[in-house]
Amino acid sequence: MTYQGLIQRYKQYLDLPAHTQTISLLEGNTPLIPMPRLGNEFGCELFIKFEGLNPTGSFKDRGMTAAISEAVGRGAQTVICASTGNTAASAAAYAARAGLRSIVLIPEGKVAAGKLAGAIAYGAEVIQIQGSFDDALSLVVEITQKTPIALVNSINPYRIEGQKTSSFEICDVLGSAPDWLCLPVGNAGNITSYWAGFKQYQKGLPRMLGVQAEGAAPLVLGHPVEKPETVATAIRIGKPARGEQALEAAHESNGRIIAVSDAQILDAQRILASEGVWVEPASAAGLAGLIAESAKGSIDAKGKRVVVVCTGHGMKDPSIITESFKSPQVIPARYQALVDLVGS
Ligand code: AN7
Repeated sequence: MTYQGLIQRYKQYLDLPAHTQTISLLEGNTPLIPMPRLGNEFGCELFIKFEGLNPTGSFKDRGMTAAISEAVGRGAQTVICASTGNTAASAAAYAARAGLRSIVLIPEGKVAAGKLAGAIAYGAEVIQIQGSFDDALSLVVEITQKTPIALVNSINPYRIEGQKTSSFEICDVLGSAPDWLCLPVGNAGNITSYWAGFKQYQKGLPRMLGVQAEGAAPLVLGHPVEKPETVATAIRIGKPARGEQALEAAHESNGRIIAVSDAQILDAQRILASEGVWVEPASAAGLAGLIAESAKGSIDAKGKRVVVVCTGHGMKDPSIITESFKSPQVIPARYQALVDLVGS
């Protein structure tokens, strides 16, 4: 049978209420790309779970198909979320598909161009908050407590249900869980989902390496960060809603949560692109973490199977490339000028 989306594929494993009406854009079923050359450097069998290939370009579509399907089924007419960008684009797309009104709150000036454009294109009412993602999240929590508007942030348990499916897919492809799973951590919904998924699927358990950006690392510091800052705007979050669960996942799996610098994140982004996988900065944090831990000797990846989750596509955040990488050169439209530049 042709693929009908992840609710259809994994519904027996998903705790969704009977009233759920499936709204799907055929999300999930993303490739697990072998990275033999890069893996060689760590002596491990390395794969990228490329979540940037979901319908709106990020892993958020997994949770959103579930959250919107449940909301529609219970008769919701408007959905709302706070977002660093990807959740907004995803909520907007699935709400559009379902015929719902969507409202998204984003931190002013801190959302990458491809995400903002997506949210607008899909028809969301986009509201910029003069504050952080954390401020926006408090506001949407309050309004959904006082009105019938449905919350589709990952506090919504159905988001977690949908996002568990990525661990199922990894196990289905590899035949078992990998030894390590490395991924970025922002609001901590995704690490919570992966860990719940691996535990439920019973194909073995990976050790979890959650990676935050140094300027937005509340789970490493052990306290909220009032003014989070990082080039990886997707994970510019100072008070993760599921922080406790993220720490539990790291602890239970005998893994850890670490922080890496913006420079390490951009390095990892460049390395991935040099292997043909272009991801947004936050998505490179997982690899940055693996590189940092291997260099310190605190992860021995040798002979292990390692999956690095790349959560969002590079096209989400094009400006970072022209700012921090090599920009194109300009020449006159003459053959000699071309040869002078590229050599013969
Ligand atoms: C590319 O869109 O929080 O730890 O509002 O966009 O589950 O929050 C995005 C988060 C990693 C972190 N990678 O995941 C939002 C938002 C990318 C992201 C994360 C996000 P969580």
